[in-house]
Amino acid sequence: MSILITGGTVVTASGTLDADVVVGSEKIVAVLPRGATVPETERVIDATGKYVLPGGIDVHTHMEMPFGGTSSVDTFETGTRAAAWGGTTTIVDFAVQAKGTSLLATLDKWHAKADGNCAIDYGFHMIVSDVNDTTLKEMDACISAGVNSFKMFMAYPGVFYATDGEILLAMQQAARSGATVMMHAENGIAIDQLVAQALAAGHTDPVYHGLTRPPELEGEATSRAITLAAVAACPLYIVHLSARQALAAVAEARDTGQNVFAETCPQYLYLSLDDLARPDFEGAKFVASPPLRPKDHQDSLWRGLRTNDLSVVSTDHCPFCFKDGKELGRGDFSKIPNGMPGVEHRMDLLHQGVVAGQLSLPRWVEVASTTPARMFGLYPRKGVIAAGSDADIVIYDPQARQTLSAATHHMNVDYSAYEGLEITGRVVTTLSRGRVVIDDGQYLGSTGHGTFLARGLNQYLL
Ligand code: DUC
Ligand code: ZN
Ligand code: ZN
Repeated sequence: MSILITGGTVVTASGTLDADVVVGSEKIVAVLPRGATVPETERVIDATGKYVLPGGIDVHTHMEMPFGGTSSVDTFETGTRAAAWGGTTTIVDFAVQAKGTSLLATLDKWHAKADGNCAIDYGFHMIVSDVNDTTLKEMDACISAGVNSFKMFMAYPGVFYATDGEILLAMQQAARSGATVMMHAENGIAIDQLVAQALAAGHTDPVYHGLTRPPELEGEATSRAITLAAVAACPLYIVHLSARQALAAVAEARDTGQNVFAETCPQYLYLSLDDLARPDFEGAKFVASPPLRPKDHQDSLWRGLRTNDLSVVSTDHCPFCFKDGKELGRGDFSKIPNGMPGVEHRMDLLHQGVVAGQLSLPRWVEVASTTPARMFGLYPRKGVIAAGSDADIVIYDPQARQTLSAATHHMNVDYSAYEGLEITGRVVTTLSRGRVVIDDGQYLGSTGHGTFLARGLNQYLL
């Protein structure tokens, strides 16, 4: 169906423009300055008083991810639907290599989970947890299959943990092909000692999840990852950066011209160690790794977003229900599944940063859509409102008010990390490849509309 979106303010990473947007089959056909002659279309959407944005791109989600004997509770179907409600039109999820298995078999497995089930387009990163000759060779095959970013862990000894030597080998292999290594940068060896000490002392409450993973150990691991990446000459992307010490290490590396990038997530901008310390095991709702930090880290993160030492905001959406999920860790915080829900609220929470004066409008779009597209090889198909790009478009009402709550959200999880939070701004309409998926409080999408995106290499290198 052809659509004219008229009367709105188009917001892109480079500025705002009063313009009408013409959508044809799946693609944007034209962006016309207000007053220009517009073609006849089958549908006209009046966006007066609204922003017209490129659809959000969340490059860090975990749908139906196995973790510690349980699994994250959003499926590709429910999670991508919730994303669309919140103005996200692309996710990049993580395929997880189990030890002893091959990367390509892992990729097949993740394709089988997502294929035919997604409401919006999706791609994959690959989690490498078993570095050996076969794995290293398979990295190139993953790149040919459109998966050219590889996440590794300096945390979780015995599970996902890779030694510095293994990380170096994978970085050298990635560098040969121009791929990016993504790093979970926490010193897991030291953390495990602190966890054992806390449990031995009878400290079992959720707040000890935060206290046993101090920010210094994120800073140290981030510096080490940066050094290894420099030696291997490999582009490095630090995932879910939460601590000012880690941000300082990233900023220092970037100042030397090294290809080091980082993302943060809304939970680190809005929530804190105080939430992990909520009584009656309520803190378990906020257990994620790295943990929520003391509040005074938040200003540094907002500043990092403005200076581009933080280039992307993703969600690390990894939801576990409180009942029968988080509750697995009653009496032992180390058994609480790590992860929080958030895929639905990233655009809104970042818009709240615009309302509060922390981000400009173009910067909101840049960190939520345009840079993620460039960083992960999707630009200009995604991440921009321009003729020829996919018609992934969000019409956003900046004046609307909403209250975040588990009673009204669309994620398949029994709590909201932002229960009762009042937000200014709301998605009115979401288009995915020209198809209206959300319209004025109604879901009009369909399971299977979303297609797999074979991604190119990093387009954001210095
Ligand atoms: N890291 C993630 O990125 N997601 C869930 C758990 C984790 O440690
Ligand atoms: Zn991680
Ligand atoms: Zn994650």
